[in-house]
Formats: sequence, C-alpha cells, structure tokens
Amino acid sequence: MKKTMRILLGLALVLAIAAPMFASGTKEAATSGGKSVTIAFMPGISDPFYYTMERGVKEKAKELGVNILVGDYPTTWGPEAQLPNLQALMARGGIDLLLIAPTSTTALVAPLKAISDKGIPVITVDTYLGNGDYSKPSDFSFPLAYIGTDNKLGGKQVAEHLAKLIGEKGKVFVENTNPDVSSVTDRGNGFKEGIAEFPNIQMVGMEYCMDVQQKAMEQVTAALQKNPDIVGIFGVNVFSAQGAAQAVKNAGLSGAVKVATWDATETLIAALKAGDVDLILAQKPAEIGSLAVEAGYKYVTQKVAPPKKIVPGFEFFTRDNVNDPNMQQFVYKK
Ligand code: T6T
Repeated sequence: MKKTMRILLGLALVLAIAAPMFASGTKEAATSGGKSVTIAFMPGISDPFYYTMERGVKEKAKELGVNILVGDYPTTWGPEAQLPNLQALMARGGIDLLLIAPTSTTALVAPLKAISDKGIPVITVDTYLGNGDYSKPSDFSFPLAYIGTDNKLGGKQVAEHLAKLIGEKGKVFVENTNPDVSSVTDRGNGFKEGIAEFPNIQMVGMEYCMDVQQKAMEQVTAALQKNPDIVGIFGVNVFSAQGAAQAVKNAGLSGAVKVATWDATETLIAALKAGDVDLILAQKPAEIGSLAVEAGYKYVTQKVAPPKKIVPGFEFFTRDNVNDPNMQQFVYKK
C-alpha cells in the first residue's frame, strides 16, 4: 500500500514538472541564441484600430513567450509624429525585430532601412513602403513582409455596396485621410474603380482630412453645401468616417445620404445601429498583429522567412447583421 502510494506521488511530481512543457497557454520566454526574444511594435496613431492590433500582438506574444515593447502612440498621423516615437522605442535596445505601420510610403523608407541595416529585421503591418511589392529588389523592398488588409479590394467592394444602397445612381463623395499613405490611398483608388462600373453614379470629389475628425466633418459639411444632391459618402478610416457621419447627421440627412465607412469602432457601430451610418467595413487588426508576431518569432528563432505579403480578410457590418453574436468579434476592442 505504502509502495503504491509512493509510486503515485512520484508520478504526480513528474507530471507537475512536465505539464508546463506541454501546456498550450503561456510559454517559457522564447529565446534566440540563449537570449529571450523581444519584438517592438510601433503603431501609426492613437486609435481603436491600433489598440486592437496591440491586443493581437500581445496575445500571440504571451502564447509564444516573446517580450513585446510598444512605442508611444503618435497623437497625429504622419512621419513628424511617428519618427521621434520610433527613435525612442529603438533606443530602449535589445530589440530582435520591429513591427511598424509606416505613416508614409516614402518618408519612412530611409529611417527603416537604417534600422534593418543594423540587423533588426522589419515587418510592416497595416501600411507598406513604396508600392508594397517587397518581392522585387528595390529601395523599399528590405522589409521581411507586409501584413495587412487588401485595401484596394475593400474599397472596390465598398463602392459596390454603396452603389446598391443609392439605387445605382447619383452623386457620391469620398472623405479620405492622407495622400501618401498606402492603406487609405488604396481604399480611395479601389472605390474609384468600383464606382466607375456604374455609369449613372458620379464621384464629385475626394478630400483629405489628415486624420483629423473635426476637419473631416467640416470638409463633408462643405461638400454637402456645394453639392446638395450628394446621395452617398465614403469615409475611408476611423476619423474620416466618424467626421463624415457627424456632418451628415448635423445636416439632418441621415438615411437620405447613405454613409459607407471603414473600421468597426464602437462609435461607428453605434452610429450604424442609430441609422447615421449604413455600412462598415471591419478589418481584422488583432489578426494582423497576431500573424505579425508569429512571423517575426519564426524568423528570429528559426530563420524561417515569411511570405512577402500576408493578407487577412475583412467583414461588412450592415443593420441586418450588426446584432449577430458571430459578428461581435469584429468590433474593435482594446
Ligand atoms: O484604418 C486604419 C488603418 O488601417 C489606416 O492605415 C489608418 O487609419 C486607421 O488606423 C483607422 O484610423
């Protein structure tokens, strides 16, 4: 009896020691050459899209036992705001790989190349450098990969949805963010391409708010005054969409002017439920963050290069599915 007890106790001890090795949750710190792996994450701007991406980054890092350093969130969009925060992040040292959403296709090329040349590989998330084709040698092809939405395809599909909402005729307007940012440029171009398929729809303008919601609201208000017969508006990201929806609501035109938006913030979801917005394209920021950490980890620890482009999908919210329990996972949350 005593012997059986001793055997059982011994077995329990072995299992207790071995269990963490097989556990699927948090791992021991991942290492590269005996040192723990540290990945830095530099977001584009302080907004729910990047907060949600950070959540995906941290969840995957916890699973893999990777340390994450997060750069200070820039409060405005652009290299002037992002570069100092990037410098401060890199100065923390001990970084094995950098994940960054470059806020310009051109201005971030040289600073990121310098980081890459120092032996810190770079993956761009959400936005890309140059034309985003890292598979052919060029000045901007040094990043390991671009991981983000197919913005052109999304823009095209938004145009097709909006066209249906307005009965395939009338004037439409686009509220955009910045002219030299890959994500929003592709959305605008995709939208133009999609709208061109409808001969009775005329695109009367595209303005740039530089990612300032108040400016977006003023620009859409002015567009509605200039063209009172606008029937559809596309707001291409969080702040341009929220500003556009506000302008349409202030003008008392909710419902009459259809508002198609991009980015599933809680604010836009509430506006959709209230009838002030008619369509939302939800990206998958947490998935982008998670895939980026996974790719970075494999590269640092096993030298496995990721594909040059990794493109998670997107979803559409309408009033028909906004309360669907399966759709709630696509609402951006910290
Ligand atoms: O739409 C996202 C992101 O994809 C884009 O590059 C910049 O704007 C957001 O962060 C939303 O504000």
